[in-house]
Amino acid sequence: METSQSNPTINFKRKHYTDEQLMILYKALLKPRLIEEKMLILLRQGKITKWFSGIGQEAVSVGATLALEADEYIFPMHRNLGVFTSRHMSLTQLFAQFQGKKEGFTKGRDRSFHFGSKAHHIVGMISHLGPQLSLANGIALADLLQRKNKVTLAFSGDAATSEGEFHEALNVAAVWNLPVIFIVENNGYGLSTPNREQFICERLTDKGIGYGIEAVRVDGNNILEVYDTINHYADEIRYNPRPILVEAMTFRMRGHEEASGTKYVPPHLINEWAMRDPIGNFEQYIMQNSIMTEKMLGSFKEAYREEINRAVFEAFELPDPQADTEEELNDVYAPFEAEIHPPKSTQKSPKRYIDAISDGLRQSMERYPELVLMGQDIADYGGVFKITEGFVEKFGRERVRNTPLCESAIVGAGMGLSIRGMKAMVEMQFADFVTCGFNQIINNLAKSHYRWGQNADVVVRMPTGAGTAAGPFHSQSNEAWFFHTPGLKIVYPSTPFDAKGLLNASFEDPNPVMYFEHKMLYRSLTEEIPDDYYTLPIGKANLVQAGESVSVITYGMGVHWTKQLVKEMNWEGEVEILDLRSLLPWDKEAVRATVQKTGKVLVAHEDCLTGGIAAEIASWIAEFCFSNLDAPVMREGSLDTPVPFAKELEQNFLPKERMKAKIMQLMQY
Ligand SMILES: Cc1ncc(C[n+]2csc(CCOP(=O)(O)OP(=O)(O)O)c2C)c(N)n1
Repeated sequence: METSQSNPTINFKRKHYTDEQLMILYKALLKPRLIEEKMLILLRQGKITKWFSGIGQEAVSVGATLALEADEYIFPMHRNLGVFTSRHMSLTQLFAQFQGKKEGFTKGRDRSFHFGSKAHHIVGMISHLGPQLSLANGIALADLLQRKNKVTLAFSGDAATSEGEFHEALNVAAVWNLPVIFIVENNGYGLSTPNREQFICERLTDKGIGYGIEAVRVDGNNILEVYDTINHYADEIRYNPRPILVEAMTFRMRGHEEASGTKYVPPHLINEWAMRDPIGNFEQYIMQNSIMTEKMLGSFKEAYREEINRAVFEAFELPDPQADTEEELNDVYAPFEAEIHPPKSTQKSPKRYIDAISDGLRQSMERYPELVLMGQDIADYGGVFKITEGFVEKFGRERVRNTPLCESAIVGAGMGLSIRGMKAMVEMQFADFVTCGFNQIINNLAKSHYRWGQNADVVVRMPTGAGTAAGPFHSQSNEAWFFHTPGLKIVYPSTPFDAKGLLNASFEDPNPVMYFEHKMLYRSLTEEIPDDYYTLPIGKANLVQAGESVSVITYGMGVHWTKQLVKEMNWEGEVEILDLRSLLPWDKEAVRATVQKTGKVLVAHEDCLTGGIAAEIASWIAEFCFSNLDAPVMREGSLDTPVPFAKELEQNFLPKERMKAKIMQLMQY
């Protein structure tokens, strides 16, 4: 088909596209621009407070979205209004979201574009920008495992390509051949920082090449080029899965957000890019080619403006949200009534703690074909502690996945699998290394259900604890970091029986569970446990030993240290030991019962004392069980230092001896 274009600043090549297809593209381009124009008016009128403008960048959002199938997932950023409009979202609901109304996508709990909608196959960003790229990998992995022949598309800004997550995500996608199109909108700036201060490679496509990914640069202001390129690669990678990096050259015509202005942008740049406006140019092109008349254009604009004005009116009319504390708290977790499964038979065999974990993991893999295990060296090597030894042979490489060395990308992939209805386990090689996956756990796994109703069916296994003279980076207790984060569950078994039952329960629960397993217990503790599958309730403590004088409330190694002290000191019948087993939620009723019984309490753990879990439990006892107390609530934990390497220093660091002194103090009180 021949077309003409006089004085082009953008070189449109229509190829085989029909007039009708060009009109669809044009109308889809026009809509977000008109919405933004309305937003700028509302902003000036003080009716909205914040707006991240994508004016001038619409061709990237719209072209990419229209090139995909409607049920293929897209991960947009803060300037991609065109993704939402091209997926035909209700404008009223979109504006209600912007206004923090209950009828938006997050019940007023998150702002602007920070939401997902499964109905529209869109997962919105979190403020941290890069993490969504790993979630996109998880979706693509799920599609691949389910033989779905789908592509996933994830947006990034140019500045966000400096983030670690960008590099981790691209690398994982490359190693696993995931069908993801990473599209980087190169708009020249990251807030006020120009690209020359952000990276020194000549082209962002170079970053893709570095990971072995095919990378291509397109004119991001040319809707036909964007559409055509994404279409082409999507068609290819649906059937020949692999990631692609697309760098879309465009420009941010307005400030980072409206209030921040563009003083630092040389005016000539704005003028030059204004000449390259994606909408004005495409409009001219289709008019010159008699595809659209002035009259048609007028009527489209009128219809859109009417729709926008009506939706703005409806959204503004909606009441402001009324806070309901119960609802707020309830929505932190996906609703789940745990069904407790007792073992089917009485058959038991002796199992070490480590075997119990392995056994539970194996049985959960059998029970849930949608469960995928991911971790460093967990496949043929069986993991550094050999918990997954033989799993590859039994369950195959697709479900037992060695990962590159990148905790964040893998936790993020777990969340992506969960969005697609699968289950994930991520093994930290040592609990210490969770620092490198922290962001995904705290900001994605923990918050998604509260923010937009998406659960994170992910279990993170955490080989934890000191006592092995392994130094400050292979010995830490870090459960308190997660204890403070609403949305997570934490379990910490101290016996083989609990280890298996709680691991199985963690996989049944659709919420994210941090599963702590103490390395010292792996091979030092054997118990007869049921051979069959069984679960134990998350959130229920275990009364290990009854006693009349002092209660020790503890977990993990704390249970074993107290048992040893009781034996050494002949404290049988005097010291009551309550093993919390679950830390989030923790068993308030069991704590109350033991305090009521003895009136003297030590709350102890291996973790450092300050800000540890004992602090929370002790203050709860002081507030709610004050009248039952016959002595001050005491705490004990490790020293407030990093975990030292040398055995003598490490033993001094750990709290066992100080626990003994505290118990004696309480007895004498
Ligand atoms: C981890 C993190 N650090 C800092 C910020 C603050 N911040 C928000 S957007 C932004 C610039 C992003 O630039 P770019 O990725 O190029 O996207 P653009 O805004 O240009 O579309 C910054 C620094 C953030 N949101 N997250």
